[in-house]
Amino acid sequence: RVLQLTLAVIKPDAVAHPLILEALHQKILENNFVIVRKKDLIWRRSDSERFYAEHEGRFFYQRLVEFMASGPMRAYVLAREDAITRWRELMGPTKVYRARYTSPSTIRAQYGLTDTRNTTHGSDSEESAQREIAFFFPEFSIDQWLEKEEPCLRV
Ligand code: DAT
Ligand code: MG
Repeated sequence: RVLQLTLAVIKPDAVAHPLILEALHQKILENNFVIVRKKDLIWRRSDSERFYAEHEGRFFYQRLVEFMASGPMRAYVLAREDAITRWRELMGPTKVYRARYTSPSTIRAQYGLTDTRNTTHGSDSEESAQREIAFFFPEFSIDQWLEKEEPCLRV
């Protein structure tokens, strides 16, 4: 299959700044992602806890779930060749100060505030992309997209 789907999220720290939000939207387009779906939303704390359940017990968990429910986010379903890897490359390392040191042109290096308020999320595997797309876009069917929309993008 040529096109792969990923979930990309612009976190509350970046949505709070209109210029950063716009710059990230442009970056998505410049890097030849197709915006399949887009949604602005605010999480309840319970959404945050559910989404990041794998991190429960880590020292940053409370601050992470609080931050992610602290204001509006923007979520995208993106399609591209190697979408998962390409978006994660554009984001850069999780830790903002490592990102600034090792990969200064990445999103987190340029816009991240702290290791928690790090501007973006991206799925890290096909399995997590499926789970996360369903989490943010429960009305979206990957199977239907593959059948009805993906073929149109290839023409
Ligand atoms: P990523 O978002 O790069 O996939 P992850 O899945 O390991 O990283 O962690 C999810 C989020 O949790 C991350 O974006 C920010 C927060 N986080 C992770 N490690 C952290 C740390 N050492 N200190 C503070 N926040 C952290
Ligand atoms: Mg992760």
